[in-house]
Amino acid sequence: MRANILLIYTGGTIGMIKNAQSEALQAFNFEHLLKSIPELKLINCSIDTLSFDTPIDSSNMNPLHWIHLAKTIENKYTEYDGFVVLHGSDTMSYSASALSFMLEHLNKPVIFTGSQLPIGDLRTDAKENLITSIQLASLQQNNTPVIREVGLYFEYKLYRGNRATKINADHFEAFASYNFPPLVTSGLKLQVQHDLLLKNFTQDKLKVHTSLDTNIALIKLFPGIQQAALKSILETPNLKGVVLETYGSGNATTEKWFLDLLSSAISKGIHIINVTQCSGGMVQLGHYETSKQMRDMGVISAKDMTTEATITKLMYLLGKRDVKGMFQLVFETSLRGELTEN
Ligand code: ASN
Repeated sequence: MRANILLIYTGGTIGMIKNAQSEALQAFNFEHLLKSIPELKLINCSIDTLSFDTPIDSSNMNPLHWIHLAKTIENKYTEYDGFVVLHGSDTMSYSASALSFMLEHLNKPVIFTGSQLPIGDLRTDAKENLITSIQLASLQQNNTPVIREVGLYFEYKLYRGNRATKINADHFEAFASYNFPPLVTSGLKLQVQHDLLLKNFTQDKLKVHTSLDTNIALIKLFPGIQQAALKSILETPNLKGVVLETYGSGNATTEKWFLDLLSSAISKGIHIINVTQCSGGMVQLGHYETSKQMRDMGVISAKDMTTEATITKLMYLLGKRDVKGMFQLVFETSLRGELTEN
């Protein structure tokens, strides 16, 4: 069966050109991008396109754009077999993570991709990324899509969207997924790791969640962090959740002022999530003395989630009313394959 693919252009380097005066790269329109890839006509699928009215550098991405994207996919869901989202690489892993939570019971592919060099550049990585993403979104077995989750394709690898993180500003290999292997590797053939793909067995229809609560903060610990700085963040009006980037397997200073600030925030109903600053590995609260007290006071473990997945999961769960009494349990459970349960 010839797949119907919807290509959604949000912006990013892939479609940018240099401003003649300032020499800075800026977003350009979609027509220009499409004209630069005549090869698209050779792919055995039909492709329709949609563009953000104003394409953006992904550093300007925010939750309102995610809601717009999620609603676009919802509106077009029955018309298409797969979706490819062209997106700047800078915040692509945040958007892919957010969409993974917002699109519940997804049983079609939503593949995010972009590039490090603009499509018009002689050495561009855009063509391979875009063409293979479209092929991945078109993959079918027994008339059903092979990939039924949000993925991120970059430089020959398809990652689970909520497991990927941007690791390099200069290399074509700009993303990595340290805690979960790639779902597909593109060589002479597309090597699909079928056992790793999310299997959405439910008959439930796609449910799109658009209520995201952004009353959160991200705090990265460092030796020498000051009490006044931490206190002022924890006293932010309406603050509902904090992602605390800790050391190693979830460790932090055991100084009294620090633990007192955390426990007083928790007693005010603020959720504190412990995620590691390390690129790979897992938070294990209680493994060391330096994380035991945090566990005892009710700090939540992000386990082996990326910071991007942790932040967007926090926005998503704070936006849901039905998880209130079970917040910690739900947070520490895998909802879309974003963490390893143990
Ligand atoms: N600044 C660009 C963006 O994220 C970077 C890129 O796409 N490579 O939109």
